[in-house]
Amino acid sequence: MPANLTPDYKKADDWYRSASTDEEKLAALEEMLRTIPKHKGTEGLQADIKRKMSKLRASVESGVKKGGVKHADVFHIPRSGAGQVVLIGLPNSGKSSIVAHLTNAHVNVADYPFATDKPVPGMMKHEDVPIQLVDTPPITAEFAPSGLVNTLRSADIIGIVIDLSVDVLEQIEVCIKYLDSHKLLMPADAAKDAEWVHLARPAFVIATKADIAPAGTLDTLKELTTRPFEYIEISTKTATGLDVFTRRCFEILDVVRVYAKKPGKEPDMQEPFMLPRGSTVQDLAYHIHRQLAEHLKSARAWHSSSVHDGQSVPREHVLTDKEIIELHFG
Ligand SMILES: Nc1nc2c(ncn2[C@@H]2O[C@H](COP(=O)(O)OP(=O)(O)OP(=O)(O)O)[C@@H](O)[C@H]2O)c(=O)[nH]1
Ligand SMILES: [Mg+2]
Repeated sequence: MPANLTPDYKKADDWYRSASTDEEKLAALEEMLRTIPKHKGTEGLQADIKRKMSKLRASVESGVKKGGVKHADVFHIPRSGAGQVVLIGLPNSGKSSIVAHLTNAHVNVADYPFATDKPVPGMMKHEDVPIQLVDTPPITAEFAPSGLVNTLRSADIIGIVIDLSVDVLEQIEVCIKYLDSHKLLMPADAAKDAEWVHLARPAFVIATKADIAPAGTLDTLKELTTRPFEYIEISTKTATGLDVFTRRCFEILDVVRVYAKKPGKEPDMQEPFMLPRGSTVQDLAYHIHRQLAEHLKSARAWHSSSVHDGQSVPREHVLTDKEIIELHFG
C-alpha cells in the first residue's frame, strides 16, 4: 500500500473491509475514491477501486433486476454477522453517534435533527464476534419513514435510543407508540395476542448523553416507563457504557462461537462460526458444509475450561461458547 494515505482514506478502507452488503461496499469504495490522494503513486490503487466499483455495480444491478423491482429497497438491510441490532429514536437523540463510535460505517453525525435519511449498517465487535448495528432515520410523534418498519422487522434486537439531556418521557412514549402500532414490542399482556408475540422483537433502552444528563434523569425514566425494559446508560463523548452495550447485545443474541480445526492443523481462531445456543456438532458440520455433513464420522473438542482437551465427542454434543471443534469426515 502506498505510504502517504490519509486517515480519512484509511477509515474508508476499514469501512470497506467490514461492509456487510454490496451496497455498503459500493458506498465505502466511493468514499475511498473521494479521499485517496490523487497522484502517480496511487494510480494503480485508484484503478483497482474503480474496477471493484464497476463489478459491484453490475452485481447490485443484476440482483435488482432478478428481484423484479426497479429500485433497491434502502430500508431492507440484509442481516450479517452474529445478529442484527437496529436503533430507533427521535431526531438528534444520538443514534448515528453510537454507530460512528462502534463501527467503521460512514454515518452522518450532526448537531441538527434529521441528519440521517436512510438506514446504514455497520459492524461492531464484542471480543471477536461481529455484530451488525444499523443506524436509522428518526421518528417523531407525527412522522416515521414508511420503510422503517421493514428494517425493524428483520432486527434480532431493537435498541431504543433515548437522549437523557432532553424530555425523556416524550421520547420513550413516541417510540413505544410507534413500535406497538407495528406489533414490534412484546405486548403488555402476552397471553392475549399470539400473532403479536410472534412479531415482537427483543428490545432494550440505550440511554445516551449520560455526560450531560441532569442527575436522576435515568431513574425518572425507569420509574415512569410502563414497560419492563432493560436500560443501558452510555455516552459516546466519554465512551461510558459502550462495552456494556456490545456485551449485552452478544448475550441477548444467545449465540455460541466455535472455532473449527482441521485434523493435524492449528484451529482457525480468526473467524469463529456463530450458531444459536443449543446447537450441536452435527449442526456445526451442516453449517460448514451441507453435503459433507452427512459424512460426519467423529469429532474432537477442546475448551479452555475443560480438563479433557481433545476428547472425542458425539455428533449430539451441545456446543459451548469458545469451543474448538475438529470434525472428521469419512
Ligand atoms: N454530549 C453528548 N453529545 C452527544 C452524544 N451523542 C451524540 N451527541 C451529539 O448529539 C447530536 C446528535 O447526534 P446524532 O448521532 O447525529 O443524532 P441522531 O439520533 O443520529 O440524529 P438524526 O439523524 O437526526 O436522527 C450531535 O451533535 C452529537 O455530537 C453524547 O453521548 N454526549
Ligand atoms: Mg442520525
